[in-house]
Amino acid sequence: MRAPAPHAASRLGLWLAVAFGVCFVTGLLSHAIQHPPAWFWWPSRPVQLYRVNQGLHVLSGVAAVPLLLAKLWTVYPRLFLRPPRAFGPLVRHAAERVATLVLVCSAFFELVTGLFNVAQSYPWRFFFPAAHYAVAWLAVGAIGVHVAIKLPVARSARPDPERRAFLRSAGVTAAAALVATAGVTVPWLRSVSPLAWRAGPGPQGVPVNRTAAAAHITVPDDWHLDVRWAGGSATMSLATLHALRQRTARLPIACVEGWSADADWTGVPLRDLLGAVGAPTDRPVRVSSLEKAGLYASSVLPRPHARDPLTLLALRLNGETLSPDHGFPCRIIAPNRPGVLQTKWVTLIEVLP
Ligand SMILES: Nc1nc2c(c(=O)[nH]1)N[C@H]1C(S)=C(S)[C@@H](COP(=O)(O)O)O[C@H]1N2
Ligand SMILES: [Mo]
Repeated sequence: MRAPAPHAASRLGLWLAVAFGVCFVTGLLSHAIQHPPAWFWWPSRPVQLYRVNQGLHVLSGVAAVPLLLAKLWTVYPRLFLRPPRAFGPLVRHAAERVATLVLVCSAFFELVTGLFNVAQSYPWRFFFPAAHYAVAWLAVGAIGVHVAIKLPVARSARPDPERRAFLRSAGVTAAAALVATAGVTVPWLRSVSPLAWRAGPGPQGVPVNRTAAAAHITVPDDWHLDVRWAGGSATMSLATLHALRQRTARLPIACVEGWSADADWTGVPLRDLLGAVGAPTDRPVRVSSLEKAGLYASSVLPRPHARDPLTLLALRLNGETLSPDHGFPCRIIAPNRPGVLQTKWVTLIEVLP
């Protein structure tokens, strides 16, 4: 059996640490934006910031897959080393093994569940975001322990010319995986990204997350928008909304699954709409959908987004009346925000106290 190669392993370890580090930080941020703790503040500008965050999250995860496989390949002979006899070294050896086991299992869990999620496949019973978030902490903790144990070995490792070709092919594979998928979010890479999920345009040139049929949406003939605030309420028909001053903004849908696409959205700026009925314009706002159950039934716009003049109750997309799949009769589109919060088929707007 080939001798362990500490240099190749530590070099791969460094690349993996960078990939996992980026993935972890961007993941935490995305989680905080979707489930904001009281102390958390997220601005509505720059418009594309969340898109960049989520692209980094998903692509660093993709790059980590070949790196993790290569790393396991270089270190697996060590698994067959004989455990030491003396008590002290044996305990140390066992602790290292347990830390490695937790690390490998949690890292694989994160990468595999992440990949299934971007494919919108959930062949398991747990709730993906909660499990993916919890195990991220486990993985990062195990990486910390692993680095603390291995740093002295990595420091003393000498470059090994025989392993250079192996390292290079691991690097090239990771880069190829990146290019093959980056088209989900980088428009100029779309034509060279055969593995980009969701690259193809949907109705009106924009991919669809869930269609109106999949969400069982039928828009009633007497559809109207309810607006409520402390001390008042108003009802608006679609004709009233069209009669208000319209604004067009170029904004991305940036799905948490990493795909994103820019589009021209036209509609009523939310703060103008609130101003028109005499509701407060400097408060957080909850937006509710005709879709009553589940994750997408409503979303809250924090103050910066509720006040931003680019936040629209959109009626049109790329110059056409919103298609049913994109949220007809109207949907929220706000800058610097995860796609999952851009509620479609809006029926109720509540100004929160
Ligand atoms: N009511 C409702 N709103 C929704 C969704 C949904 O399924 N139902 N999907 C969300 C998700 S996850 C994304 S990424 C965007 C996608 O918008 P699009 O389908 O118009 O591209 O809509 C969001 N708004
Ligand atoms: Mo999404």
